[in-house]
Amino acid sequence: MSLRNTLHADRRALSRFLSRVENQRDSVAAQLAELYHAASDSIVIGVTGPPGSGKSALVTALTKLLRERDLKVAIVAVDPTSPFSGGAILGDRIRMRELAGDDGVFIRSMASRGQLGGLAWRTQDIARVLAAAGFERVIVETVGAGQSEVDIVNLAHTTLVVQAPGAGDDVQAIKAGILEAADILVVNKGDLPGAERLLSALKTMLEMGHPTKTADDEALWMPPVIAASALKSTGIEELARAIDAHVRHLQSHGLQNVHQRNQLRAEFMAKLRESVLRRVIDSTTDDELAGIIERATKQRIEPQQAVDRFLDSFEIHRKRH
Ligand SMILES: Nc1nc2c(ncn2[C@@H]2O[C@H](COP(=O)(O)OP(=O)(O)OP(=O)(O)O)[C@@H](O)[C@H]2O)c(=O)[nH]1
Ligand SMILES: [Mg+2]
Repeated sequence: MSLRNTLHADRRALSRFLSRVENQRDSVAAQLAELYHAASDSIVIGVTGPPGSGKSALVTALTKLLRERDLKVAIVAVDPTSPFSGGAILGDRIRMRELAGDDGVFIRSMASRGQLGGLAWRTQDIARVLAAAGFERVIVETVGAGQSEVDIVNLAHTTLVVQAPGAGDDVQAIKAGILEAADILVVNKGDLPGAERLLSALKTMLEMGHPTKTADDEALWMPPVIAASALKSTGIEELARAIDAHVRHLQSHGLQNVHQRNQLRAEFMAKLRESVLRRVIDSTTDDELAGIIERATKQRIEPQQAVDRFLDSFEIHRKRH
């Protein structure tokens, strides 16, 4: 049986494979390459926003709706702040527990490890494996956008930015840059006071910050602002429709190629950084490193200079055929 068929058919095999991907086992490189082409049809939806804004609750509600449409959904909950696979992740699992028992849903949590390089490429690999395993929608939840290692904008076809009332000084509290990340803005917790005000403030901010569509620039997408309440299950249909509309927009303007290229560039750079770092570190013993640091301390070599001298001792070979 091909790897792809195994991952389709066997949840435990899928989980094991994802763990290997997550642990950066070199042994999966060839298998990831094999799966690469199988992953292309799936739509990756990024969900980001401040802690506690109701991302997981919204993802749960959206997933239920997608299941009514008979779409298979995988959810990846990324916790980029906690160094351990601790509380937040368990919390996500608990909130999403109402999805348990449905064969068409697969939930995976990832903790950032603060190891070599970033989380971004591993999340990308995980999303790709899930797509190849037959999940037609892959939803990736992360806290924050832009500043985190998981560059959700490059990862996802459609990025939802979730805001909620009650986070202190509403509009001022919205992190710069997060609105630019949004293909769709969601004001969740519409059942709470202040939601209306936040909604209209966000609409105003978007209108001011976003160039309006002109006749000769059809390709411009104006992010809609959706009012929702995951608690009361309102606005979820509208949200799903907005996602569909955005995906259609990408398709009809050939923007999927643009997205793919941007995504590939970001992934290439992330993987390049990680690989170069790994190769350099792998080819240096702990003793050698200790010696370099010892010398730098004794001779009071400025750290950047120490790094440059160390790197100068490596020859970067470019193979020519
Ligand atoms: N009143 C109200 N509460 C909500 C709504 N959606 C979520 N909550 C509550 O808000 C809290 C946080 O919800 P989560 O879905 O865990 O939020 P999150 O953004 O995933 O949180 P983190 O993953 O920790 O960043 C929970 O107690 C939810 O029950 C809503 O629409 N209305
Ligand atoms: Mg969450």
